[in-house]
Amino acid sequence: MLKLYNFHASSTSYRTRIVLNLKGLSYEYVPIRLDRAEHLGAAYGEINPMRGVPTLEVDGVHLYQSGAIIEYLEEVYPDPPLLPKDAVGRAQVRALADIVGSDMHPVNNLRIRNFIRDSYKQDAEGVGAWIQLWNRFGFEAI
Ligand SMILES: N[C@@H](CCC(=O)N[C@@H](CS)C(=O)NCC(=O)O)C(=O)O
Repeated sequence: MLKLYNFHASSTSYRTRIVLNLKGLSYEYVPIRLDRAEHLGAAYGEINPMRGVPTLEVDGVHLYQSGAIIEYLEEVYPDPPLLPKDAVGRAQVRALADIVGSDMHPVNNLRIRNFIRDSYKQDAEGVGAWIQLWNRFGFEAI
Protein backbone atom coordinates (compact mmCIF):
# COMPACT_ATOMS: atom_id res chain seq x y z
CA MET A 1 0.00 0.00 0.00
CA LEU A 2 1.29 3.43 -0.97
CA LYS A 3 0.63 6.43 1.25
CA LEU A 4 1.46 9.95 0.05
CA TYR A 5 1.94 12.72 2.57
CA ASN A 6 1.44 15.82 0.48
CA PHE A 7 -0.16 19.22 0.06
CA HIS A 8 -2.64 20.07 -2.68
CA ALA A 9 -0.91 23.32 -3.72
CA SER A 10 2.69 22.05 -3.65
CA SER A 11 4.52 21.60 -6.95
CA THR A 12 6.69 18.78 -5.59
CA SER A 13 3.49 17.03 -4.52
CA TYR A 14 1.94 17.70 -7.94
CA ARG A 15 4.85 16.12 -9.79
CA THR A 16 4.65 13.03 -7.59
CA ARG A 17 0.86 12.73 -7.91
CA ILE A 18 1.19 13.13 -11.69
CA VAL A 19 3.59 10.17 -11.85
CA LEU A 20 1.42 8.04 -9.53
CA ASN A 21 -1.58 8.78 -11.73
CA LEU A 22 0.28 8.26 -15.02
CA LYS A 23 1.29 4.82 -13.78
CA GLY A 24 -2.24 4.05 -12.62
CA LEU A 25 -1.22 3.53 -9.00
CA SER A 26 -3.70 3.95 -6.18
CA TYR A 27 -2.49 5.52 -2.98
CA GLU A 28 -3.76 6.90 0.28
CA TYR A 29 -3.73 10.71 0.25
CA VAL A 30 -2.55 12.15 3.57
CA PRO A 31 -2.83 15.95 3.61
CA ILE A 32 -0.03 17.92 5.25
CA ARG A 33 -1.23 21.51 5.35
CA LEU A 34 1.71 23.78 4.61
CA ASP A 35 -0.59 26.79 5.07
CA ARG A 36 -1.12 25.62 8.68
CA ALA A 37 2.59 24.81 9.17
CA GLU A 38 1.73 21.16 9.83
CA HIS A 39 5.01 20.17 8.14
CA LEU A 40 7.00 21.97 10.82
CA GLY A 41 5.54 19.97 13.71
CA ALA A 42 7.44 17.22 15.51
CA ALA A 43 5.15 14.50 14.14
CA TYR A 44 5.93 15.24 10.50
CA GLY A 45 9.62 15.74 11.36
CA GLU A 46 9.67 12.04 12.31
CA ILE A 47 8.33 11.21 8.85
CA ASN A 48 10.48 13.58 6.78
CA PRO A 49 13.62 15.09 8.37
CA MET A 50 13.67 17.96 5.84
CA ARG A 51 10.05 18.77 6.77
CA GLY A 52 9.03 19.15 3.16
CA VAL A 53 6.36 17.41 1.13
CA PRO A 54 5.96 14.92 -0.39
CA THR A 55 6.83 11.75 1.49
CA LEU A 56 5.82 8.40 0.03
CA GLU A 57 5.30 5.58 2.52
CA VAL A 58 5.91 2.15 1.03
CA ASP A 59 5.32 -0.84 3.29
CA GLY A 60 6.16 1.28 6.34
CA VAL A 61 9.30 2.84 4.79
CA HIS A 62 9.36 6.59 4.24
CA LEU A 63 10.78 7.77 0.91
CA TYR A 64 11.40 11.48 0.46
CA GLN A 65 12.70 13.94 -2.14
CA SER A 66 10.30 13.96 -5.07
CA GLY A 67 13.05 13.12 -7.59
CA ALA A 68 14.05 10.03 -5.61
CA ILE A 69 10.39 9.04 -5.16
CA ILE A 70 9.73 9.40 -8.88
CA GLU A 71 12.83 7.34 -9.75
CA TYR A 72 11.69 4.67 -7.28
CA LEU A 73 8.25 4.56 -8.94
CA GLU A 74 9.86 4.36 -12.37
CA GLU A 75 12.06 1.45 -11.31
CA VAL A 76 9.31 -0.53 -9.58
CA TYR A 77 6.50 0.33 -12.01
CA PRO A 78 8.26 0.79 -15.38
CA ASP A 79 5.06 0.89 -17.47
CA PRO A 80 4.28 3.35 -18.88
CA PRO A 81 7.85 4.69 -18.95
CA LEU A 82 8.51 8.30 -18.00
CA LEU A 83 11.58 8.68 -20.21
CA PRO A 84 12.10 8.28 -23.95
CA LYS A 85 14.13 5.31 -25.24
CA ASP A 86 17.10 7.24 -26.61
CA ALA A 87 19.86 8.56 -24.36
CA VAL A 88 19.71 12.08 -25.81
CA GLY A 89 15.97 12.24 -25.23
CA ARG A 90 16.40 11.05 -21.67
CA ALA A 91 19.09 13.66 -21.04
CA GLN A 92 16.76 16.35 -22.42
CA VAL A 93 13.86 15.28 -20.22
CA ARG A 94 16.14 15.15 -17.17
CA ALA A 95 17.43 18.63 -18.01
CA LEU A 96 13.87 20.00 -18.05
CA ALA A 97 13.20 18.30 -14.72
CA ASP A 98 16.39 19.77 -13.26
CA ILE A 99 15.50 23.30 -14.39
CA VAL A 100 12.28 23.02 -12.41
CA GLY A 101 13.49 20.87 -9.53
CA SER A 102 16.99 22.25 -8.98
CA ASP A 103 16.99 25.79 -10.38
CA MET A 104 13.46 27.15 -9.96
CA HIS A 105 11.77 25.40 -7.05
CA PRO A 106 14.48 25.67 -4.36
CA VAL A 107 14.79 29.46 -4.59
CA ASN A 108 11.01 29.91 -4.51
CA ASN A 109 10.19 27.40 -1.78
CA LEU A 110 7.91 28.51 1.05
CA ARG A 111 10.72 28.72 3.63
CA ILE A 112 12.75 30.93 1.27
CA ARG A 113 9.78 33.21 0.56
CA ASN A 114 9.10 33.50 4.29
CA PHE A 115 12.76 34.31 4.97
CA ILE A 116 12.76 37.05 2.35
CA ARG A 117 9.54 38.44 3.81
CA ASP A 118 10.68 38.34 7.45
CA SER A 119 14.44 38.93 7.34
CA TYR A 120 14.65 41.22 4.32
CA LYS A 121 11.34 42.94 5.18
CA GLN A 122 9.73 42.36 1.80
CA ASP A 123 6.00 42.85 1.33
CA ALA A 124 3.87 40.64 -0.93
CA GLU A 125 4.95 42.68 -3.96
CA GLY A 126 8.64 42.26 -3.13
CA VAL A 127 8.31 38.53 -2.56
CA GLY A 128 6.24 38.26 -5.74
CA ALA A 129 8.97 40.02 -7.73
CA TRP A 130 11.51 37.48 -6.43
CA ILE A 131 9.30 34.55 -7.45
CA GLN A 132 8.59 36.00 -10.89
CA LEU A 133 12.27 36.69 -11.56
CA TRP A 134 13.38 33.09 -11.10
CA ASN A 135 10.27 31.54 -12.59
CA ARG A 136 10.58 33.68 -15.72
CA PHE A 137 14.27 32.79 -16.02
CA GLY A 138 13.49 29.07 -15.84
CA PHE A 139 10.37 29.08 -17.98
CA GLU A 140 12.10 31.09 -20.72
CA ALA A 141 14.79 28.42 -20.85
CA ILE A 142 12.19 25.67 -20.98
N1 LIG B 1 13.61 18.85 -2.87
C1 LIG B 1 12.41 18.47 -2.18
C2 LIG B 1 11.65 19.72 -1.80
C3 LIG B 1 10.44 19.42 -0.92
C4 LIG B 1 9.79 20.73 -0.48
O1 LIG B 1 10.45 21.56 0.15
N2 LIG B 1 8.50 20.91 -0.85
C5 LIG B 1 7.84 22.14 -0.52
C6 LIG B 1 6.46 22.21 -1.12
S1 LIG B 1 6.48 22.37 -2.90
C7 LIG B 1 7.70 22.26 0.97
O2 LIG B 1 7.33 21.32 1.64
N3 LIG B 1 8.02 23.45 1.50
C8 LIG B 1 7.90 23.71 2.89
C9 LIG B 1 8.74 24.85 3.33
O3 LIG B 1 9.45 25.47 2.51
O4 LIG B 1 8.70 25.14 4.53
C10 LIG B 1 11.56 17.55 -3.05
O5 LIG B 1 11.68 17.62 -4.29
O6 LIG B 1 10.79 16.73 -2.52
